[in-house]
Amino acid sequence: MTLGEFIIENQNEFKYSSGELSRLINSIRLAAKVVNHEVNKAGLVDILGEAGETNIQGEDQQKLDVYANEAFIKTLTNREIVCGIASEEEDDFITIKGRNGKNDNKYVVLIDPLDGSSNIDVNVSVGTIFSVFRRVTPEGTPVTLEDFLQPGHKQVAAGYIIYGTSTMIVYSTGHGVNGFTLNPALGTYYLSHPNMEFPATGHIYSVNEGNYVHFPQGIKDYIKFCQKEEEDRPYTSRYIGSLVSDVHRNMVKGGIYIYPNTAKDPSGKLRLLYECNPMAFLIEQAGGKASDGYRRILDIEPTELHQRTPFVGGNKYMVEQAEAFMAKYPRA
Ligand code: AHM
Ligand code: MG
Repeated sequence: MTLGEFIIENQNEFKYSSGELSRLINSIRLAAKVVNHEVNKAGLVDILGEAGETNIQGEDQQKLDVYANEAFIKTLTNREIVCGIASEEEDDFITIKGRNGKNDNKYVVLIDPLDGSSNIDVNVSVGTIFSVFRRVTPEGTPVTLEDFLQPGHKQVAAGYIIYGTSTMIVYSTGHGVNGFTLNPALGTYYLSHPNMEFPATGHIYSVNEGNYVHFPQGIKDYIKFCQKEEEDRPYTSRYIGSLVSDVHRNMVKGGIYIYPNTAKDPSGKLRLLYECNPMAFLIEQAGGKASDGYRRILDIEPTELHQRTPFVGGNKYMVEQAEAFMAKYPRA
């Protein structure tokens, strides 16, 4: 089954079905193809020209994260299906007036257009992460910050795109998680991973251990637990440094991803609205758990667009074990 067929077949699942959410997912699918095409050419930068240069065809070369940001914003804006967009790449949210300037669309999108982009130069997987909410302000009025600062449990959809060995779209509208793989020859996504769920057990832990000395004591203790020769441990350490790829692998194989707070970054590195909320929504939909070490990510009431949070996500029992280690120490 193709993604297009899947979207049509599942349209009735939505409470407020007017086809708007389906059209939105369709637009993301389209923009993802455009970005995929560009990301695939990243290794040709010496031939096609560096960011900031004009290439041989007279095109201005852009950094890929800027390119991806514009591609998603343009696609969603031109098709007039959302009333607002907030992007990790933009300081403020963008208001979209919609058809006839009436502000009559109901969804806002929050997006990290190209996450892990430092990996691009070395041909390692990167991703796009998106999150969709229904607006809380009345239709027909311009969106406000309030529409974007909603707790993650209010998401109506979330997903990611991996530009990896294959390009995949994985998303959920709150009825489980499904993954689609792009056949580049045809430009079509096929349902390759129906009903994705964390396996019953996990043996992978993913964390940037280079920062170990700065981690909270509970996380240090948990890492030692992962490395201990006991029962089914030591676990395997796998860390790509690309959130989408690390979480995707752990969802398929079983494991835990951790980005803790440190003394230097008391809120951690990852962004609540563009990275953690959508990943937490998918993790929960796949039967896993996501927390900041103490509380559910999806219950955090956001106070600002670019807010950061510590993040622990993966197999439910693994996250609960990590939380038990954290609970022994007062919250920093
Ligand atoms: P970015 O939004 O600047 O790309 O940073 C987010 C990325 C995540 O994909 C990844 O999990 C993390 O940063 C890696 O950080 P670090 O290099 O500190 O381990
Ligand atoms: Mg990011």
